[in-house]
Amino acid sequence: MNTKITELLNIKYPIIQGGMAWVAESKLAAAVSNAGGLGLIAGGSAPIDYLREQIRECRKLTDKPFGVNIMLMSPNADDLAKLIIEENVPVVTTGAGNPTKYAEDWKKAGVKIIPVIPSVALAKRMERVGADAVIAEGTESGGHIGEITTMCLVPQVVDAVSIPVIAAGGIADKRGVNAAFALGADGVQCGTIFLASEEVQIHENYKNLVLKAKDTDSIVTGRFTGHPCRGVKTAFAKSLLDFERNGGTPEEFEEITLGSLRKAVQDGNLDEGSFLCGAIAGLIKEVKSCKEIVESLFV
Ligand code: TUI
Repeated sequence: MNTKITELLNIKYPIIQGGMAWVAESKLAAAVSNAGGLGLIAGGSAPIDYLREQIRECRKLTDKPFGVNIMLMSPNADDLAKLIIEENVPVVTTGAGNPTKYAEDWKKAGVKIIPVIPSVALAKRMERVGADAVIAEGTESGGHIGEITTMCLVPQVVDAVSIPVIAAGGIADKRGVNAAFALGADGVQCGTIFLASEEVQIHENYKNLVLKAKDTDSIVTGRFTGHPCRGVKTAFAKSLLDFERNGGTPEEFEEITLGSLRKAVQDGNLDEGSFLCGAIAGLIKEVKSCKEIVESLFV
């Protein structure tokens, strides 16, 4: 299946794996790349030496292209931006901010730049600074989200820019992929579906929450902090909403949730972990290999 994205990234199928902090490490990234998509290693807030190892490990596991995702609110962002150049990573995706200050160096080094954007305005700005494509991420996505739905955001971004557009948020089967293409996208980014893969390195509790989730089981917490996050509606997530309603401050909220992604992914801690997932989790009912997942979307 050839699109502007398969050509740009030199991959078989036009799918990028989401840059899920703590989840997207070398084994998952390599499995997605070996399946014909673009696997990603997420920088999250991890130490640079660990990320260098992850990039080198991924190269041992696949000879296909892969990328790195930078979470721009993370203190490691400047160092990771340099590491991507040092390690000759072919593709960078960015999230949770504006990557303009890194664009010139990445372009000079030949790194393909694909920012996640939650609005038309940011998509246009990214095109101006030389982005190779944008990921239009709707509010159905897991983790840190914007306000606009995938259905509304994607066609408006497609009309506003000339670079390829990758649709994200709410896509987990062939119908979602077809819908994204009908809206004018040239590719898709999927995250939640890979939480139910054989290769993903997450605690069993996390996988089970995704597999058992029904349509109404994702909620958004932290709107009042300015960094809303979508995840599984656990008792802990509901307590965060109560905290907000009962007058807790954003500072206290940040304190309660500090480290909660790691607690979910590594410890499966149902009392203190944030099990981020997209609103499409309810559609995902079985664990498959990354190859089966990618092929189920396109073949
Ligand atoms: O970044 C994500 N998803 C994430 S990051 C994350 S870790 C985190 N921890 C605590 C609080 C917040 C995040 C978990 N999930 N997705 C990509 C994404 N980017 N979604 C929304 C945006 C975005 C928002 C504003 C991108 C750019 C932007 O620009 C603002 C500006 O500076 O113009």
